[in-house]
Amino acid sequence: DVIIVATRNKGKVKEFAHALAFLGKPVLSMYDYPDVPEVVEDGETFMDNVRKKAKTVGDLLGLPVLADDSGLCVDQLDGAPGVYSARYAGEGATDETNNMKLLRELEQLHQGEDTEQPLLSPARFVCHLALYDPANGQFVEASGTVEGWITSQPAGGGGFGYDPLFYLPAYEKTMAELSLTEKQAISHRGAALRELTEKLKQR
Ligand code: ITT
Repeated sequence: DVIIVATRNKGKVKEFAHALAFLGKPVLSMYDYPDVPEVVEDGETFMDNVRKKAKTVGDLLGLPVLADDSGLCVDQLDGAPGVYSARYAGEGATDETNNMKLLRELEQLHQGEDTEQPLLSPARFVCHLALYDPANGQFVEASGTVEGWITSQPAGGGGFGYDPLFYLPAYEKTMAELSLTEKQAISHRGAALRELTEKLKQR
């Protein structure tokens, strides 16, 4: 018995392996199923994309599959990069080029303001999860968010993606300065996983 997560994002793989370790089952990802093609994420919402990822991979493998669609929504950029978070800097984008683009866009907005304030805009991480079972065609879904600020002073070597730029005033740290356990306790993904676990328990 295994848990299959339909992701090729190494940061997500690490977080799911950590968060689901208590189940005592191997947590597999698309690195364990290299023949499964990349699912085209052309939905307009996290919910559309997460269902598509879970259903496509679940139907292909004939096994229950968990998918995660997530991203960063920045208030002063009208919610961007949102569902485009993974490819914000374009084709071949990396965490580094995405972070550079985000800082460039926000610093342009703040141009001319003579302030030492490193906090550029309120923002939130959003995570949608879908567990799809091809045996009955049913989905169990959950979501979570976490509020913070985009900082012009990146910090921390943990996490992935936009974590070094995501400042949490209550902790006086960025998300990348938290341990895996600390991040899971407050993150969008941690919240979504707790909701999903509750729903599964009630069944
Ligand atoms: P899969 O579709 O294979 O799961 P992906 O990276 O393409 O991988 P998404 O389409 O859901 O996944 O994009 C999520 C992006 O949002 C991710 O690449 C990061 O840039 C950002 N992101 C999501 N969760 C994050 C987190 O916990 N910390 C930092 N950045 C995050």
